[in-house]
Amino acid sequence: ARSNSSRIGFERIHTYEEVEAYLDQLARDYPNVVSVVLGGRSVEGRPIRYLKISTTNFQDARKPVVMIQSLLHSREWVTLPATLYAIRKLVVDVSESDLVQNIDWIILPIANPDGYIFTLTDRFWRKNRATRYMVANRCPGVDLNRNFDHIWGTASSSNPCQETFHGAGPFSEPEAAVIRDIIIEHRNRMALFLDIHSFGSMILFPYGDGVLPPNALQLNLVGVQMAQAIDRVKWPSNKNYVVGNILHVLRYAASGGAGDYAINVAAPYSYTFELPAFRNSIWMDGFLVEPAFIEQAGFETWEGIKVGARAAAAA
Ligand code: ING
Ligand code: ZN
Repeated sequence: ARSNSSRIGFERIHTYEEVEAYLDQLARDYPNVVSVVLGGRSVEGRPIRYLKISTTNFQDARKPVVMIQSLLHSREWVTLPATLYAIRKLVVDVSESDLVQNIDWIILPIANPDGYIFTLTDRFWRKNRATRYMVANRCPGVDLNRNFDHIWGTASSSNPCQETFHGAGPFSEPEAAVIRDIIIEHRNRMALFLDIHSFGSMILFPYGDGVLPPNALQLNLVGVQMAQAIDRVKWPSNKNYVVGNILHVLRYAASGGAGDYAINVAAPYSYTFELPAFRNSIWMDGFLVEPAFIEQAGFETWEGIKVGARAAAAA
């Protein structure tokens, strides 16, 4: 029987193995548009694979590139269906074909596979699973969103037992190095970089120390446009998105973030999304979402992605 797995459901959040199989299935079903690339391997040796989606096989140097990643922090589960929903709208249920005609897409659904597997044992695990920094056989893991090369080590922890432990140096972790290599490969035409996290209902832009990039005004404007697009379709009981600089909104400094590196090296538009957490029928802090919200998270986030991609591609 012919497999139908290019269509996936959103009743629950997919496992690492299901996502791996799904990427291969997409490449088989849409060979002219989709390819799967092995970016590298995690600390525990798992493949880190991403999709390239292009109608011109990434050969048209005039086309802007949009990169989306999720699960850099493994406990932020709702970010995965948001990314898978975008894949579906770009490839399977295409409603606006301009997005795939005019833009080349790089989509990395599981940026931290070891951490994601480990969340089946320890649901709130955030970091990767590096063991080489352990003290007395305790405290594995590096915060991958503190391991990039922008003011590395200035607003993060040097203590392996902390959630924001930054590792031995910029890109000490293979998971961060994979993302670096993708960004560098497409540095001349990456228009937009989206790092999807949770939670908070926020759209954040660089830098993590509160310094504003030269295009901060445009970053804010496009950020607000994305937020408005999401808010228009959000569940009424969810709160509106807040848009702003990382430090200004979060009120804590953070160094070594993926988005800060991306804006420096490649993408003039670089954002971290903080998706809402939604359970017990109301907005809540946390990393747990109720099943009914999974598809909605994908649907509403896609509204924001479309706006951001079109604005960045036209700029
Ligand atoms: N929040 C982000 C974190 O890594 C952030 C906030 C965004 C930091 C961009 C640095 C750069 O702490 C979550 N929820 O992970
Ligand atoms: Zn996060």
